[in-house]
Amino acid sequence: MSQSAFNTPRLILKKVLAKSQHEGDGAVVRRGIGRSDLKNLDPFLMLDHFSVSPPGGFPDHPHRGFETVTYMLEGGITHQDFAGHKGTIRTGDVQWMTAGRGIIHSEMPAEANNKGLQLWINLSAKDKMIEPRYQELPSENIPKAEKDGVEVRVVAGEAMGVHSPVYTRTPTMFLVFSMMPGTEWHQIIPESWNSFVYIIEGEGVFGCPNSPPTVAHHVLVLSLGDGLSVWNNSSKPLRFVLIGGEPINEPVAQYGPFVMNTQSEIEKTIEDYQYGRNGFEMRKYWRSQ
Ligand code: FJE
Ligand code: FE
Repeated sequence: MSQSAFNTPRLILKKVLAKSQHEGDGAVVRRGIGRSDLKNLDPFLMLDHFSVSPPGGFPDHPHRGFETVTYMLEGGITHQDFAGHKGTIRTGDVQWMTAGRGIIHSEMPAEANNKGLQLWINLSAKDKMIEPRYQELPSENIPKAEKDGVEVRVVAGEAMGVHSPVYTRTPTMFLVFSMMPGTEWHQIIPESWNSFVYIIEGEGVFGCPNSPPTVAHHVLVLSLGDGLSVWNNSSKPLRFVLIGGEPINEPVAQYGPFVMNTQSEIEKTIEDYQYGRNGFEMRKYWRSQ
């Protein structure tokens, strides 16, 4: 299995270290996707490995035209939105938020130390103005599987024969792997999807057995192909996410948390937000507590 698990194995196209930077109010993020040298890996707009402690956080802010996926690694985040939706996600939980035409919310730390991943997935033109929707999965409802020292949590998509119940309007795979020392894994990925790896901890060999190991906090952009091979030749556990999605192939116009297709749609969105229209009606009446 180690030599030719796939017809067209995915290899590493680009390797980028996600260095820490400040975001929000006193939060720190390692931005993997969405930085100037890795702007947009269609359909993905941003991947942040965030770390936030009180009194910091991400106070009231809007979103339109895409989805945000928050996966907690440690601690908790309390979210509150302008429609009265409120809750706390904790270690291992996922919030899959389809902002669609508009959400205004706050995302604030629930404990002393809070870490996680937040992924922004674009929506196609026909879905940008849909009604907002949440899919919330506590850790125990995220399908898990284990084989020969390799564990996977299937946040979206399918692996080891288990399927996530999350509906991905933009077809997406979001797999969280933990590999014990001395293990290998060969993961099928739909051939034409864009995909990348972000290493949470440890080090691994990705693509082919003789490629140099990659350490934590790097993003690996993968070439197209039918699957990815991974080896943990180190003496410590390796934890990473493998994320893939069907490219939308449409123009992207982004202004911070607004992602549309054209600049004039962005200008319209800024007006909608300013004047409280087309999904942002509550803007004038709502503040988080
Ligand atoms: C945002 C600045 C921001 N990464 N990771 C500008 F900080 C944000 C934002 C986040 C965010 C929130 C969480 Cl819980 C985790 C994040 C950026 O909220 F949306 C814009 N536009
Ligand atoms: Fe947000």
